[in-house]
Amino acid sequence: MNDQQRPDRDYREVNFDGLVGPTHNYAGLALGNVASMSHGGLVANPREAALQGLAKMKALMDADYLQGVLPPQQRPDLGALRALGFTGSDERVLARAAGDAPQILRAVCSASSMWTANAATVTPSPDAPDGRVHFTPANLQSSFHRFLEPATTGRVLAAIFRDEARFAHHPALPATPAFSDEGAANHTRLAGGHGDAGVHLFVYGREAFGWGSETLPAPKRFPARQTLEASQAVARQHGLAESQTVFAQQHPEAIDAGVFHNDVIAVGNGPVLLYHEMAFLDEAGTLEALRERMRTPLIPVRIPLEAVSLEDAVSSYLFNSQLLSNPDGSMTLVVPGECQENASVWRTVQDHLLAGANPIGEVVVKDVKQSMRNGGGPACLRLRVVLGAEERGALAGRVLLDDALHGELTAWVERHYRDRLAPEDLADPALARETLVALDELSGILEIGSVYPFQLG
Ligand code: SUG
Repeated sequence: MNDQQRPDRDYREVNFDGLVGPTHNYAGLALGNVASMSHGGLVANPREAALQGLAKMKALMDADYLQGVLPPQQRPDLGALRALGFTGSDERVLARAAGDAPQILRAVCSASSMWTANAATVTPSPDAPDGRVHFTPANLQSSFHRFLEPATTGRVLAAIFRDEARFAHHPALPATPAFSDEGAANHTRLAGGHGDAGVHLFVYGREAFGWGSETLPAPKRFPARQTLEASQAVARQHGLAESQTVFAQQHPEAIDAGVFHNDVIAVGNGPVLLYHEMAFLDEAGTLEALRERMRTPLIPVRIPLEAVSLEDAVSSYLFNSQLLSNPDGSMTLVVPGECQENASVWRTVQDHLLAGANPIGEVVVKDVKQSMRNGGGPACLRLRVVLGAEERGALAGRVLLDDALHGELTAWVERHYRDRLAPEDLADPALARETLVALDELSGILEIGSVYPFQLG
């Protein structure tokens, strides 16, 4: 479709943040995610976590960015426990899981759907051959607790992006290691403006069918979650041509240092790619491939290793920031509070980012510590969906944040969430009951219909 056929030029990015669920806890479930591995067993505060997320959403809404919200999932996932052979009443299923397999119980209680950067990969309509917005829920097969997400994620996305004339939904890829897919966390769209033709940078950690070749570099310590084959399949589903895509291998040393997704070491927006020197195995080749395909000059903002070590990149989550476009052409970087607490990172923000020759004119600090302790920064908490005005008008449900919705969600959290959740509390049948009551009420607030297993019968 060309620009004349498409009258709608008012494309804007809507950030759909995941609302933190009532069972938010620290279970140490994610191998290769240093924060999750080191905080397992801590007492979590689900109420504070959800309110921190809502405060970030509100601050961005107040600054005139478009903000959406995606609901949490049904946890504990008693259906998953039953599938694993735990039988009897809900109480008995929980008690047996707590006794026999506490780590499985923790997994089925994880509120990990809050990290909506892993919910799906999205291709905006200006790039798709059929002029629709395309969605593929990520299969998240690399960990059991996250593999539980895509079924509900698919229903939620289909409920909100319901209009088939404008939105296309693809099935999650086969949930097997060859097609291991972690969604938008490994996908960056680069374009002049949001409504211009974009180039899609897919970053993968390993090649599934490349074994046998001695030369393929691979991480040694931690798993590579995304495969090249998965990224290629998503691009194929969305109808992206070779001229619109770049597939780049993530640096294995970065994965071994705790960079389990590309969005822990790079972030792009418009023509800007902010990245760490160690983000890509072939840095020069990746930039060259982007430049060849982009219709507007790429603006690389490179942070060298001597300015920020991999360890500091991982502990501060500098790159897990939201890079947002402003009407005057400048950009705002939303960083987690941990960046301010790290002297070399904070100096880099001042010297390389704010003082550098790039469009980043402002840095905003947000406290999302509850999520950060599980390895989820500001960028993990949101799914970016570029939409034209008509597409925004076609959204179903009440998912675009305004003051009224923010107020209702805040009151809902305050009514239903605990302020203390230790691993041993997860077996409490009252927690499961509280969660169902809360989620039923939430689907009413968001007007998204029945999306949860307990509502589907
Ligand atoms: O998949 N942590 C998530 C964090 C995801 C961050 N997302 C992005 N980088 N886009 C993960 O590793 C930890 C859960 C626990 O240990 O309780 C967890 O699943």
